[in-house]
Amino acid sequence: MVRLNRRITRIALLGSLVTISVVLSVGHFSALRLSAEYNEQVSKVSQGLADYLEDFNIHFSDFFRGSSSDYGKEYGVGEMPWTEIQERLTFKEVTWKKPKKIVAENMEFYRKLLKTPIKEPKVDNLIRPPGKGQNYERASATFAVLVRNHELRGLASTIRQIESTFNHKYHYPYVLLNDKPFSSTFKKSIKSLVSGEVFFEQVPQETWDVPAEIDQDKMKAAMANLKAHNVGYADKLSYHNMCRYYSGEFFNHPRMQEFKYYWRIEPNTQYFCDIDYDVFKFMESEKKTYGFVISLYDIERSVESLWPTTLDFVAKNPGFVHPNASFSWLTENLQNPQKTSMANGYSTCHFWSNFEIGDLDFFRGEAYQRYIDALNDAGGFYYERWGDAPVHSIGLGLFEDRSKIHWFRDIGYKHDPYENAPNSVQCPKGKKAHIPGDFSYGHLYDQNCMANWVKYEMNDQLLGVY
Ligand SMILES: Nc1nc2c(ncn2[C@@H]2O[C@H](COP(=O)(O)OP(=O)(O)O)[C@@H](O)[C@H]2O)c(=O)[nH]1
Ligand SMILES: [Mg+2]
Repeated sequence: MVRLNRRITRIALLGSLVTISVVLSVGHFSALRLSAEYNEQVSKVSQGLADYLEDFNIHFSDFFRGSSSDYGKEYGVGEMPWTEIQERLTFKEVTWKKPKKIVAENMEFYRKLLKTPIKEPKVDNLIRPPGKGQNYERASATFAVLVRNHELRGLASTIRQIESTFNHKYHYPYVLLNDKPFSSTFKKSIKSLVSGEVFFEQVPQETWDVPAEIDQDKMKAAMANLKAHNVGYADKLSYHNMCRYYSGEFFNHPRMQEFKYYWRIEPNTQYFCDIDYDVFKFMESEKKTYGFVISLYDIERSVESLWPTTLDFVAKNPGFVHPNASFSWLTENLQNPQKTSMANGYSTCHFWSNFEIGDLDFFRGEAYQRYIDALNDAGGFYYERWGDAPVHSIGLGLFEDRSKIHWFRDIGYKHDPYENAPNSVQCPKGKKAHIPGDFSYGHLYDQNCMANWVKYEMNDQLLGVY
């Protein structure tokens, strides 16, 4: 009887909470979700509410860091059935808060975290730079960049910073890729800047050009439509080619085949904190698959059908999904509900791929390769403007264990207009200082998805690495 009374009280409390929430956010997307949840609850009430509520409570607690870090343990790798995957890809956290408030809270959370002093990953086996004249066995790794001749100045600027903060201590090589031959001026200038070997490579034409299966008329119409909606680079064919190349081809280039890890760099970016350990060896010894510094939302119209295409692939190949995948980060719908809605259930959150340190074997593996085949078949690199960042991110977010994805919180990095600015003794002080926690201009705060990654996908152990 006491138990029943307790349940009734909880039901009443939950009922009022849901009602108040709905009233508070009429017209707002979360409210619609909430009222749908409410209706679903009401129907379940008549079936046996008490049991359901207990389930609901357990479920609800799953959305908070710590407890969420354990879900998935009941399935082995490759064992999760499609119905369970679907369930986990249904984002369930409900709120009566408006997105604006969520942005403010998430930025506050982000700033607070970035203001906490750190230095470098707190693991035992960081590999320090070799002494002068000392032999050093590098990891199987390279810097990689796709770049055009006219971007020489921008790339030179990036390389100077990479060298001064990191590579003059380790001398890792560079692979420079281009769809056109590199000019002799370009090659000469770059050679004068690097402390390691450099390879200038032209990409095989068939991996760059628009595939024959793409319907040109459909593509042109789609480009015009996206351009009319102000989607950046919508009608620039080379940009579409670049996105497809970075999504599904660069790791298969014969030169890239020589390496296991890559660090993607880009012209006109800043590396402003010293790195005193071998990051590639960190990836190796910590068994990380991917490292990033910035997580953002995407232009929803550029990826409208990417998620449905992905789900179709996953439904047919559920065995590729990792039970400890980044389900919530991929499907969150609170900060930018209009984005998740237009992207058909994908939050649009991604790792910003102009910086990435990754294990090429993941991208060359069966799950990711088959996924790319499905994306190419759907044609969205040309009928929409799917970027390599969301494609890499969804691939990693679904097919890899999220604990193998590392936020390089200590690497000070800026690609205008966003940055990762840690509070570290490794970073410059005085005039050249970056303010820890600065992210971008105020009107772009809503683009920051980092708080979601931390809250939903990192556990205390991973956060404790810094
Ligand atoms: N070789 C080559 N590189 C390209 C082309 N388009 C873009 N890139 C490179 O691809 C990367 C991303 O391009 P970027 O213009 O920075 O795009 P954004 O950062 O999305 O504005 C950069 O490294 C560019 O140098 C292209 O047509 N040819
Ligand atoms: Mg760029």
